[in-house]
Amino acid sequence: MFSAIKRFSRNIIKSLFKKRENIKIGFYGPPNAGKTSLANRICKDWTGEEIGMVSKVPHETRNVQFKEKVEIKHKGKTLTFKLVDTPGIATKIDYEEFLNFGLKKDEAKKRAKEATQGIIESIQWLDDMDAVVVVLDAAENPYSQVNITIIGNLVARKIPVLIVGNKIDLKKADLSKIEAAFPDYDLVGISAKDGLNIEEFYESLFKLAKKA
Ligand SMILES: Nc1nc2c(ncn2[C@@H]2O[C@H](COP(=O)(O)OP(=O)(O)OP(=O)(O)O)[C@@H](O)[C@H]2O)c(=O)[nH]1
Ligand SMILES: [Mg+2]
Repeated sequence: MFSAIKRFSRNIIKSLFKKRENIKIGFYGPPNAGKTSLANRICKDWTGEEIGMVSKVPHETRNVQFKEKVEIKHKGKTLTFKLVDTPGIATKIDYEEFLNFGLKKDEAKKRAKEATQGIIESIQWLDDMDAVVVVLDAAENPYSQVNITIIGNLVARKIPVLIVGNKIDLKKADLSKIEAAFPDYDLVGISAKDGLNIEEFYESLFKLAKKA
């Protein structure tokens, strides 16, 4: 109830101040999908700096991290964003998973604890977002509880969504699976690592910002 009132008053404030200065864009998704890689690429393109660390070990991002006043130009238009990179959301965190990546038992347990806290933080920030880019690994099965929960949450909160199918450089990548799983949303396939299709991503990002 409280969050509904908050959202309602926020929407009124939004419409009173139409000129958007700092559009808050959250990068959400399961661990390892490439949220930080994408946020880093955007930040690098427009500010020269990165936002955070990337790793093949899941749950690398365990605190929300952001970059303010990222000015992006596209087709003669300029928009200013606050980019918010969030910890990967998972339904289950098992410290033993991290042992396979060579972490010691106490490090793995610490990482699991921080990752759990990170998920809570991600969810807490959700209400603050003007729009969300859901980053999915296009080489993985998109029908997961986590993806359905994240997207369902955004829809319930009336937050505009863009789905990014990342890692299209991989042979296994299949965007049609994401399209079949989430047919009602805008989808763009990219490689955050190689920069494939990044112009199309900016096109979609500006469309998303319009809905925010
Ligand atoms: N092949 C390929 N690998 C990628 C791509 N983008 C990211 N990766 C790799 O995927 C792994 C995870 O990337 P991150 O950017 O840390 O993913 P994340 O979603 O921020 O992960 P968490 O912070 O753990 O939630 C790293 O090994 C990246 O190098 C891509 O476009 N193609
Ligand atoms: Mg990350």
